[in-house]
Amino acid sequence: MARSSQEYRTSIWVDWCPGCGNYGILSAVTQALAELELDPRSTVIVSGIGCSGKTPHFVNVSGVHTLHGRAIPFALGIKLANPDLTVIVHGGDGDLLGIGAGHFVAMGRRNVDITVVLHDNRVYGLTKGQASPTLPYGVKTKALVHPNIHYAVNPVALALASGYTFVARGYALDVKHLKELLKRAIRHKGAAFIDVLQPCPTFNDVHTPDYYRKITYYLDERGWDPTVREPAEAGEKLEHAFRLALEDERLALGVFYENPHIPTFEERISSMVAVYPRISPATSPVEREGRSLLSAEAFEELFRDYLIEVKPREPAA
Ligand SMILES: Cc1ncc(C[n+]2csc(CCOP(=O)(O)OP(=O)(O)O)c2C)c(N)n1
Ligand code: SF4
Repeated sequence: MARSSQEYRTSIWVDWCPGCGNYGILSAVTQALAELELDPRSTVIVSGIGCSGKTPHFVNVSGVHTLHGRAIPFALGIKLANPDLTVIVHGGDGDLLGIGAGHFVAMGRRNVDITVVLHDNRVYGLTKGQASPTLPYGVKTKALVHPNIHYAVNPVALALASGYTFVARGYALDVKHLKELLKRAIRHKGAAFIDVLQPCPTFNDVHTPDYYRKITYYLDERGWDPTVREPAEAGEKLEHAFRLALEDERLALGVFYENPHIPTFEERISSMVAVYPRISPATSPVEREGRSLLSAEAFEELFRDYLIEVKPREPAA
């Protein structure tokens, strides 16, 4: 029998501040998991450090709360070790686009079948409101002494440029819309990214619900079709998605780009190592009674095509 969204919640006390946008993201995630009827044991949420990093504690699926900025490489290892798992990353803008920016780019170009959810509150919430990489130039939020002197990273444009094959933007307080984006992102085969605009009432007194109500609009209502129906139209769709991402007078909500034609990392590995989908690293026994099961013969059998004979160096004359 299908589980309710409540069954995807743990009983751990949620200690986010009152009015935090993270509550909306949590509701959208549990609702999406319930509607997709995902098995909690084979669904994994991976997070870094930050207020957003607490998400795996509150969702009743498998989870890892790892180091600041390192959620993506952890998730990548989990997915590659066991490609049957559904893997979702949750991180803040400092976590994913500051210290973790290199991993964020690498995930896109690898097109691993993982969903990355950015809790984009434009500040470092957990460490008391410093400017994050998504805070626009010249903005002074209440914990800053001076207006921000850095220019902002545009998460949607960066994801498009990095090669993510599903790129969307949601809003934490429109739970229904965000839930639909999450379902689409999780179902997408390849690297999926959702930039979630998230009010932080404690430290960001500029980008408030009122601000987002005024500045956002829905791409669906503009009739934008983000899906690449055949590979030949990818360039044109990507170019238009970029133009939408770079708008700053208004912020679009919805799917910017969806390309199902690029092979995933897992598919490319499978085409090189034929046994990979059948015997992935996490599902194959590696030792019995303390002895390795991978004999030299078995190793050679698996990797024969890739072994290079190393000849001993000729003694110097
Ligand atoms: C290597 C390392 N550097 C710095 C920190 C301190 N630190 C903890 S959370 C955080 C930033 C949190 O901001 P963000 O990632 O935007 O998440 P939020 O709390 O806003 O959800 C920082 C710098 C740390 N824990 N580890
Ligand atoms: S500091 Fe901001 S992001 Fe963190 S829990 Fe409080 S409101 Fe939410």
